[in-house]
Amino acid sequence: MSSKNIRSKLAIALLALFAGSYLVLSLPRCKSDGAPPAKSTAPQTPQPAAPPISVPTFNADSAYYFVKKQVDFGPRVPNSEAHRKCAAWLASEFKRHGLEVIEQKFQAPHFKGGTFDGVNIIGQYKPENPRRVLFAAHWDSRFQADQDTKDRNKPILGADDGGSGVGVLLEMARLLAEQPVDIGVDFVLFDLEDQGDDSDDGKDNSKTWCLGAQHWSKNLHKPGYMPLYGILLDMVGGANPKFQKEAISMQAAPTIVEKVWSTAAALGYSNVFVPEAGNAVTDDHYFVVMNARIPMIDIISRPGGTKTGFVPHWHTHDDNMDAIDKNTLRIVGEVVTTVLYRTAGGVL
Ligand code: 1BN
Ligand code: ZN
Repeated sequence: MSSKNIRSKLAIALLALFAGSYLVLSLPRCKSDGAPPAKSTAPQTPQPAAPPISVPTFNADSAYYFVKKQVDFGPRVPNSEAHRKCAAWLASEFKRHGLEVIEQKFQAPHFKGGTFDGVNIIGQYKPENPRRVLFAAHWDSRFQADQDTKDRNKPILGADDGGSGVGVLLEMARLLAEQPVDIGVDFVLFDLEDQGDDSDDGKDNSKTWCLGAQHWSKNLHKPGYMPLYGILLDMVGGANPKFQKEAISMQAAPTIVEKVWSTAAALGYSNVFVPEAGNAVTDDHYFVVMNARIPMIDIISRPGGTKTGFVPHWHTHDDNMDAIDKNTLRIVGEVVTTVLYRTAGGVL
């Protein structure tokens, strides 16, 4: 069995033991998760139809531009100039859209030795609103191209692996400024997700990954922070995407998975958000679920046909702007924006 499979199996087993029942039980806080309302014997007066929820149009050109801006800094590898400059730009983008920003700085060890300076960037929309949802992605890029055949020791641009999720979230932040909603939103851009140990040595190396999510989930930016749900985006910009119902998400937050996949189906995207079970990925959401007990899911493309199980450009130098398909950004952006606005409107 490969170490990735061991990691996945371990993640699922631990989750089932530790968090599963707690989270499933905690979900009825969401509107449609509770028991059906008790039947009334009073005569029914016809109610006026609720106005349809107006969802702003997700602009894929804008999201693409936000991905390119990140890639143009060069590889966003910790302790580099590109990493520092990109962090400053991301914070300034959130501020430009009127969000309140927290730059959560931390230090974490690299598995090869040495220490990284990390920063999780948190953009808060309506920070005073207690009813909140969480959207996240990682903004660092991998320090080496382990899956490439050449220049394997050089860092990658991470247009899709990192950049695409952030691009979608920045466009959502822009839309919130344009069309306000009555809900609080936290955009959390995790650092140091992609600096982990990929060796197939039979050991559980999962804690060498997702260092920013590990830090944030143990040091929440607000004490007692508990959104209705969390949605993580990872590798949401490649061509021919396939989003399956990832196993940790299904274990921790099946109702949220259902909301997202049924929204995608209603929008006509069942061919992309396929209604089938997918393998576990020990991604940022795993640590958020385990440490902070927030019901969080992962939207991650796994189109099949590769040895790694991930997209063909995964952890290679081909993960550049040529790997980004605007139509994929548009589909994912439309789905998650619809989920957000329908949650705010109380119909999801
Ligand atoms: C996702 C994108 N991940 C890394 N880049 C998470 C991951 C960690 C996937 C370990 C496989 C193994
Ligand atoms: Zn990666």
